[in-house]
Amino acid sequence: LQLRPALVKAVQRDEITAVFQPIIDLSDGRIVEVETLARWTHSGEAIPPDYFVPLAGRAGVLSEFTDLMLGKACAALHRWSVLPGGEHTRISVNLPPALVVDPELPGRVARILRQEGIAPARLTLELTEDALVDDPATAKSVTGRLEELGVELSVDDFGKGYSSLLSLRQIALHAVKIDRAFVANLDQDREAERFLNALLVMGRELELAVTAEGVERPEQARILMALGCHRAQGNLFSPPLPAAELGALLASGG
Ligand code: G
Ligand code: G
Ligand code: MN
Ligand code: NA
Repeated sequence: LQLRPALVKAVQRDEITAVFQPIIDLSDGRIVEVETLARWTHSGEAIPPDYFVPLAGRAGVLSEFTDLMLGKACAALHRWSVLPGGEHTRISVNLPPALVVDPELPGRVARILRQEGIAPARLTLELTEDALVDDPATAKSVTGRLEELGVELSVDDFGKGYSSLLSLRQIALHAVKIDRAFVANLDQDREAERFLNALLVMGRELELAVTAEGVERPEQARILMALGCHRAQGNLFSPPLPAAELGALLASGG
């Protein structure tokens, strides 16, 4: 398998692309934030990020890849900002676990924000719970410096990982994104509703913004609203889109 050198080349040549999926405020239908997702097509085949992001880590190009994604995210946000409805939109970028313990990350994030002219408060970095478990001291220091920079931090796939509540306590967290496994059966199964509600109660108590992921059907959105979860992401609202199409969606009022 020659995917590894191909990926290294793709990163060096800036051939990884970004698509963008909106996060909606269910109470008014507006786009409050947009998540950046990486796409790589190799020999005509779409390679899933679940596969190529870890591969970028093994190939030694994880920082370069992540810097590219941050740059694309900020550049897109800059362009959307001049559109009606785009000026308050925020952007989120996924952070690979290994970079949560990279002491050089905060400096690079600061430089990219400056270069693209984006206020730090408009960027959310999504990290997973397991990123905090292996080396909590370094993770605490890196996330602390990101927090000082003014960037927001969100825990992705919430409820799915090791769920180390203790390590979550160590970092200045602004938001959680409830894993789509908790949303999937929401309209079929009362037990699913109770689990989701328990996560929402935790989010509320900890004063975190809570986003439900993977919303595909109107009935799921209705139940989320009834449970008091107003932020949602999923194909019901929009699949991940190229920057220009997401811009058009923003301009049309979300
Ligand atoms: O659309 P989806 O198949 O994009 O994403 C699958 C997984 O890959 C998700 O868990 C997502 O967080 C991760 N992912 C997608 N894009 C990126 C990225 O730019 N960086 C990192 N670290 N992970 C990503
Ligand atoms: O980083 P994270 O794991 O949150 O990445 C979001 C993932 O969820 C991406 O793979 C994205 O393509 C996927 N996704 C977005 N909307 C939906 C949806 O409505 N249903 C499902 N099954 N997946 C979705
Ligand atoms: Mn994510
Ligand atoms: Na997720």
